[in-house]
Amino acid sequence: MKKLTNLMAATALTAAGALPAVAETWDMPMAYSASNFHSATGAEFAQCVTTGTGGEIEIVTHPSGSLFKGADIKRAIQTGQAPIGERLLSGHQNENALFGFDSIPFLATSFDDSDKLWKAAKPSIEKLLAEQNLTLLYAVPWPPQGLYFKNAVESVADMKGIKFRSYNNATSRLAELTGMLPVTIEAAEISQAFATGVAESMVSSGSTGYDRKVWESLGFFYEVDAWLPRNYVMVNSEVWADTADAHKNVIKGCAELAEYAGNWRAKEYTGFTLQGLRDGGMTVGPASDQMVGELKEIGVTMTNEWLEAAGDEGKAIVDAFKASQ
Ligand code: PCA
Repeated sequence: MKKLTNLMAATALTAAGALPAVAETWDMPMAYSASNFHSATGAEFAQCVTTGTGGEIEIVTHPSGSLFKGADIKRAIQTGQAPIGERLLSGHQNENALFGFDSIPFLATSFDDSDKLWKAAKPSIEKLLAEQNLTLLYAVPWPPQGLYFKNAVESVADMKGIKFRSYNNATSRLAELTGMLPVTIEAAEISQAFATGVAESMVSSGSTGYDRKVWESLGFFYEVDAWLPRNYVMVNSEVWADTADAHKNVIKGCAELAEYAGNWRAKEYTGFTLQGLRDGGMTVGPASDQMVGELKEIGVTMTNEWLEAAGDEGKAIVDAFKASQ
């Protein structure tokens, strides 16, 4: 409808003999809270595009899953219900194992390695997205993933039967392999889930625990550094094809800036949010040697399962990453 209105406005003005630019609004759904660093980066990106195109393309962000919930964002953009948006890349692992390259336990556990792994995987991911009518603009990692619990946990045996909030296939599988009970819940809804006891643990970054104030319900964060999953910003490929080259250049420039700023923020936010969890009253520290050893064994199982599911292309990503380390 908006497109049609713009088109009619453009036609009317063209008929009148002038060729002024027609302003467009691009609504940008995002799944995480406005205070989250990905959302802050997205808001800056939106402002950069709006300013850079002289207001001809105005991007308006909608954080906290307020326009579309995380799980619905990709479909909304593929089908043109929204032109642009952000989503957790590994959230698509249920469609194709390749999307889960960044959630393999203990494969890439630092920002440097996560960057190398992303470079190895990016061509495959861009191709997969392109097949789905989506153009990748930028991607930013989350801080390293650790384990949250209500009470102290010393070993995998202590996890048995605990209700575990998952956010993708890999996190559900981790729960199964540790004897926990996975329940998939969007980050925007976890405070409630923990407060009501629907979930009592999760794997996530200090950043998400801090944003959702999980110290109100949980007591412990173990810095396991299991992996660094990534959020990405995509645009509908038809919208992209219809975008003027000058505007595409602005958007690409803003995307590069956003990727840089987002990476920087992710690193800064790691220590800041872990301190925030402590200030909230949580115990934050490394996991016991026993727990790390047991989790690494589970990591081997999950790596093998992923390699099997992701086939030759998956193996090529892991090989390329290892060669770049
Ligand atoms: N936060 C997101 C994904 C990874 C992270 O650190 C979440 O918990 O949903």
